[in-house]
Amino acid sequence: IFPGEEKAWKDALKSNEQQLTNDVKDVNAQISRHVEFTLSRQPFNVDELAMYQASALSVRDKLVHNWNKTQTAHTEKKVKRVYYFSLEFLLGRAYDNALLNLDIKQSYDESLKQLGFSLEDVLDVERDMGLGNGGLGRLAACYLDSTSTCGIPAWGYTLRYSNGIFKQVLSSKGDQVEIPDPWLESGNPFEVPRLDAAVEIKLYGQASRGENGKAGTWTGGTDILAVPYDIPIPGFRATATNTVRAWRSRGKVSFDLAAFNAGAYDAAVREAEEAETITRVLYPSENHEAGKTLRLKQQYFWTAASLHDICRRFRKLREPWSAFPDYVAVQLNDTHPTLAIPELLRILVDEEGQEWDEAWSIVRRTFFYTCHTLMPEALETWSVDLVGWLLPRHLQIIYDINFHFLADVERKFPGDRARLARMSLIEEGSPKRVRMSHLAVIGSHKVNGVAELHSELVQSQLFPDFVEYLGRDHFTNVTNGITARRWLYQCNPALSTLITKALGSEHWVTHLDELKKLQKFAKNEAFKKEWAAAKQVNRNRLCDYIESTTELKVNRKALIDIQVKRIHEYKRQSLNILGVIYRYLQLKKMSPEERKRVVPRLSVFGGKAAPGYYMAKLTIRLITAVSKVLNADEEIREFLNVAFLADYSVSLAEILIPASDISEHISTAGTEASGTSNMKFLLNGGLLLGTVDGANVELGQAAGEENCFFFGVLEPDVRELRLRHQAGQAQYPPQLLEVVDALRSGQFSAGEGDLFEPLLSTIFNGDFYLLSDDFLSYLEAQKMVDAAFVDTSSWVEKCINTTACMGRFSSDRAVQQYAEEIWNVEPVDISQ
Ligand code: 73E
Repeated sequence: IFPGEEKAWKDALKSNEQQLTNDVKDVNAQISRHVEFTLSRQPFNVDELAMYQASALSVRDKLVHNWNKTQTAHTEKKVKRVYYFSLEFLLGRAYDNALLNLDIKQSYDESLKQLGFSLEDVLDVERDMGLGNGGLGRLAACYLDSTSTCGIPAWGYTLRYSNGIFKQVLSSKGDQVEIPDPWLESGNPFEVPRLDAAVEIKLYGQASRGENGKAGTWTGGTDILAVPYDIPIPGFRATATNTVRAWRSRGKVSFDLAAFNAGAYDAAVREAEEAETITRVLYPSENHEAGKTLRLKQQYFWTAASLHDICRRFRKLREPWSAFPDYVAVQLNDTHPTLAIPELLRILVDEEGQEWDEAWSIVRRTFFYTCHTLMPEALETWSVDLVGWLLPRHLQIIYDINFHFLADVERKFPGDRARLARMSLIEEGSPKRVRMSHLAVIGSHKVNGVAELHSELVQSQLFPDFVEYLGRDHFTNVTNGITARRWLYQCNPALSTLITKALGSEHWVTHLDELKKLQKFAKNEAFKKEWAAAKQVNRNRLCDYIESTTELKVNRKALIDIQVKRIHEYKRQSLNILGVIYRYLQLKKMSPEERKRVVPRLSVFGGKAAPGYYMAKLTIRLITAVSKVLNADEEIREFLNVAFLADYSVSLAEILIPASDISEHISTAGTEASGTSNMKFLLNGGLLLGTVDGANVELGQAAGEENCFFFGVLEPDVRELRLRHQAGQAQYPPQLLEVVDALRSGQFSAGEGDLFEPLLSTIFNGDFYLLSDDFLSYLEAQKMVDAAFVDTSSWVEKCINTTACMGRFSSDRAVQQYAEEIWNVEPVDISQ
């Protein structure tokens, strides 16, 4: 398979390999080669950015080497691969992660020192790959990390947004302001453009059905180029290196120019420009439907390009299409990629000449769907008119799927018209809408929720008719997981070093259940001291960060209580801040002597609000307003302070998560599907303050309820309580009313009177998220936290025991469970 002389190639490749060694002298040479030849610079004009680029490129060379080996092995062994379709991959930074996974951080540290730079500063030059909103996107990133580490052949498919999640800054009044994030401005050394693998994607045009389930056609319309950019995802101390392939949209103007007469030149250029807008920006809303035409274009552009790629790879195997599901498993990360279902059907029927029934069977064995939410406002539906205009052939196919599907439902449940209406892929109304989740459920082999409680609710609340129709086995649970590489080993060197010392090796990094062995140290006083010292290192790091980025002066002995996540009413940052205000009001009533007996607190908040989400933005304003009042209050601020940290991101999370004593995961029961930061905080030796919701439930079971602080109403009671509010029969506890009075007095509104009235009015009008019902038990739980924190020795013991039990929340466990129970994909050994 070598063009030309095999020996010439082999010798040349061998010599390349020899140049990749990790002695400091060799690393110096590798970096300087990129300075000289790739960047075309000379030593005297190498700044930190240039050093970042050159040294990162030298790391990329090593990744590419493993990457090629991995892809060759997968191709030669004809393995089944999993394709993880996610509109979001929140990868964060790649450089430090690569150094640690390849075990070359020391060499680079020394090399950069010799070349005149500090590795720490150079690592800080890298911009986050912010291609996601929150948990769903970060989950995709953790899963790819784990597939590489576990040797599972996997590809992530996504879009290469030229603007990732916006940068959040705070106005002088404390409001969120959004700034674009053109993260590619100075290039991205961790991506490889594959211009040769570009594909054409059609939009609009005319469609016709074939006769009796035979091939249809789709002609005319506009063709847009999809250009892949590949990002290597290294495994931990493993050769296996999987890929995230991110598509960029480009216009086709350069090809078609000849077809235009001189007068149409500008129109042609404009059309090309328009094509580029498809991947220009990530939609910044989480757990909410965007509903914009451009979003639907993104969804189709991405799924069609990805399937095109997968089919091309499959055709090379020269197998019949019936074997497609033996080589391909596609995981749909929420309903965003659901158009892949009619698209594969279109390819099979219209382009590959398959019969409808056979094609549908192939489709249903290929796809798997993960549901991530129960929030009604996040469930996607697209207007039939919009789908028909943009994707005329797909709308016909969706109607045909629906026709066969409803006929089958009618056979199973004769005469039940209400059921047909509930289950149809089309929601009647004006306009009619396509229900993407229904299409995802029936077009997939399995549907899973992301935590035990959530998966039950997916079956009982979202899809009960489909459970009856398809059977219970169609639905399952895979509880989310996180990678211990980034979320302990990399972000918390102090604790990792201690754990490695105690357990005798780094084996725990890839076998997280081994943390169980920490239990035997939980009563060892010397170990506890070291544990507390590691926590203090991390608390100091966070306090330094706070003092250098805000105007706050913080008490380094205070209990650090953190809530960082997207700002959303259901996540109830408002419950947290109202609790802070209550604590403040009580402190104000105390004598200086009494105050000294109170556990000092630092409440840290972080998170972005969707730009159009008024209530979430007002919540940020309230938190920043309280922060200002407390920080200005000289007699209180050492006992209670609030920090809102702007621009929460993966990199900021890496500083925050190791530093918490308590983290808050306090959604209304039944609203948070899983949560994953809860797992990260507990893994890093912080304790959980939470409701009985999402993965908190399983975290509590694992860590032991005696090591967690649970409060609040339970999911089965939520409905009834909401009805009571609607009927005007709700009770408001005096503690809550005290806080409300303080807010209404204008104490926190800096002269803007009833600024926060809209927030308060949601509590007094229906209180959909049950703040008033949970307020007292929240305060009680906070009291228990204080009481427990005073006994330092038993507190540290709780922390050690909690970390020890986090093994099952590893994303390695999660992807292995997917591989065995869902994808039927086997790990592959990539020999050195
Ligand atoms: O509970 C989290 C979950 O841990 C859930 O809210 C989040 O997914 C995480 C990973 O499973 C999520 N994000 C979205 N839906 N659920 C979402 C919806 C629309 C756009 C963007 C994100």
